[in-house]
Amino acid sequence: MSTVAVAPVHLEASVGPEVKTWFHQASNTACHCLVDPATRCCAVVDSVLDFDYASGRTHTGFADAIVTWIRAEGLTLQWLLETHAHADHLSAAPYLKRELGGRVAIGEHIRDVQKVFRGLFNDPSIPADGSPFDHLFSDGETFLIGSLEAQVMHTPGHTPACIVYRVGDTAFVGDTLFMPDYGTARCDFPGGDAHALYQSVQKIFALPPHTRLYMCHDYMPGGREVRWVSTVQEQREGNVQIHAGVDEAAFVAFRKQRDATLSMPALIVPAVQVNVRAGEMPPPESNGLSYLKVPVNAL
Ligand SMILES: N[C@@H](CCC(=O)N[C@@H](CS)C(=O)NCC(=O)O)C(=O)O
Ligand SMILES: [Fe+2]
Repeated sequence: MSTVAVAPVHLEASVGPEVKTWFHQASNTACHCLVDPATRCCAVVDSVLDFDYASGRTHTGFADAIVTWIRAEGLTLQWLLETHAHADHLSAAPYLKRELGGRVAIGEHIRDVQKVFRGLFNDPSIPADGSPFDHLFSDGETFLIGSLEAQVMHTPGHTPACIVYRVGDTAFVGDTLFMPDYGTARCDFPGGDAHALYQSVQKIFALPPHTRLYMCHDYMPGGREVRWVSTVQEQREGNVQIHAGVDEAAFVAFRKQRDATLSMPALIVPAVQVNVRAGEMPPPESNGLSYLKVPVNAL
């Protein structure tokens, strides 16, 4: 079964939000809570629901640590933000919403991702209109977390619906860049596109050099300690796959070659079915149970 690992957290202040991070070891996911110190409102980016595939059981150990902390701090949870429909873990957004309130949101191109998986799973219960997300963000859209203004950047490549959330001098980059010593996200999922990822990374590189970038994953190359914050300047100067000197053709060639060597994430089949439903399980069948499908020889 998947273990619940809650690493000690970093609380960092800046011109943007204060950020607290929990690292989910089973999926290498960094889940961030952005706090507006002025209003004590907050948003959680890319939460994780533990899932034991062998038994089909969900667990809320990781999510409960977030709930406990938000309650203890007396914060108001306004947003459950997703950078994309994750393929390697289930979102805990609906659980956090039930416990604490808030609205679940993702990029508007999730409709295209829903359509792809509705077809692949041959499942008309998968929506194609962006429901049941509470809000779909368009490129450039702004919204408030308390008194902090956040801005959305559409950054396709890893998936067609990927977005980055910018708040002050801070950006939550999802699966575009990883730490400079690891590189970039894979582009071989349905709708993935290495050319698009290259262009999306150029948009991130155009942000002010001191912008703090919060990753969604860290894979700890060489067994180093876990890290999830970098800057635009560090990425431009030192990202092993896409520093400022790498041209699009070279990046695309590299990415295609590497993606051909990667196996599918262990949880991709359950994760995409749940995450395109904003983290909700499929509707229960006549016996009251929800079921997930496995497409045979299709992925
Ligand atoms: N072994 C991991 C694979 C996770 C994975 O594929 N991660 C994606 C992000 S969702 C990625 O871009 N990985 C880049 C890479 O491994 O080079 C699992 O089973 O979950
Ligand atoms: Fe991803």
